[in-house]
Amino acid sequence: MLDHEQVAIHTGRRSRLPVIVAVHSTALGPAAGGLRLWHYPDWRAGFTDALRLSAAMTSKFAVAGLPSGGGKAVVALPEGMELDADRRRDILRDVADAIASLSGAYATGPDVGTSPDDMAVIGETTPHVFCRPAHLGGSGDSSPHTAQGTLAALRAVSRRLYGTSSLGGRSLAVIGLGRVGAGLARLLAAEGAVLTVTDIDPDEQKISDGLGAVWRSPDEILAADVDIVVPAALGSVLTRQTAADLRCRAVVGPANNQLATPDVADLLHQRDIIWVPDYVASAGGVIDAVSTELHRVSADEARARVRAIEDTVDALLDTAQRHGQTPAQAASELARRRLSAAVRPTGSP
Ligand code: PPY
Repeated sequence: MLDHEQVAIHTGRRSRLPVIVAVHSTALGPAAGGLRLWHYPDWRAGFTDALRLSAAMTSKFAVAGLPSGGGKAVVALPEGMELDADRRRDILRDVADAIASLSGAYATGPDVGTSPDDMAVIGETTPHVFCRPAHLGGSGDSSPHTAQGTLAALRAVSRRLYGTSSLGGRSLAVIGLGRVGAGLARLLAAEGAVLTVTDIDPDEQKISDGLGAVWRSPDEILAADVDIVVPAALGSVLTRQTAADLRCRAVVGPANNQLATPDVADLLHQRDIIWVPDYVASAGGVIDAVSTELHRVSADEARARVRAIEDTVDALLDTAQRHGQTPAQAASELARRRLSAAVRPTGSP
């Protein structure tokens, strides 16, 4: 059964590429979620990704307690296609047209493969875009806030496991040194954490050297002997196999869609490994963007909302323990409760 309110798929008029906009739910408010510009084997794979990512955005907002719905846009690039500036602009205009045709049901933002400058191009066509550069009135790069939000989630887990929210002296393996992963690794290093890192791009080893981190290959890092593994790259890193190989006590990171299949959350729980759902740990970016651009709160208030991810994770871990559930079950029940409260007509039981 299609779980989504609407999914639009076009062949871009200019780019001739598949442009997919998935609006999962507007029960809590107009949908928001980033634009992913990424390579896929075919448009169907991009379509499937858009469905999963947009549903995760609904949960992300519901658990964060924000009145927004879940959506996502994906442009499925053929494998190996390089984008020059003209083609990139064509794609962004095609996406902007698709967003404009939804009349505010969906607003986009940055995601894997897109940046605030790309949001500026979309903003030439439609106002339904977050994170344009500050000089254009947007809140700019959301990745530092995503990193801060993940740090907040890590503090809650650290308190649960080790009795302290400080990550000093703790060993962590950060998978992926993109904007969020590298920012988070810097925050962790500044706090005195012992880091093991990796990236699919061997050039990123220079970031690792700068942080005094140990570099491991992407294949080896999941089984590293560390306290906490931090997925900060593309999704589906947690499979039945990798879950069996883990040697850490928790997995907490900003990558979206970390589980290859939902049952991996149960496997982790059976192995006594805490997994904080990705849509909880990664919410800092959207929390900041929506708070400052839609709700017009001060930067301080927006940061406080991002830091509150620590309390959210605390509460989820508590609930999960009390009910003998996984944190994933506790989070999805919380999301479900908030969504059904929103759609129930006033006065009905
Ligand atoms: C996500 O959190 O996964 C996003 O989609 C990023 C984002 C950031 C800001 C506004 C909308 C989406």
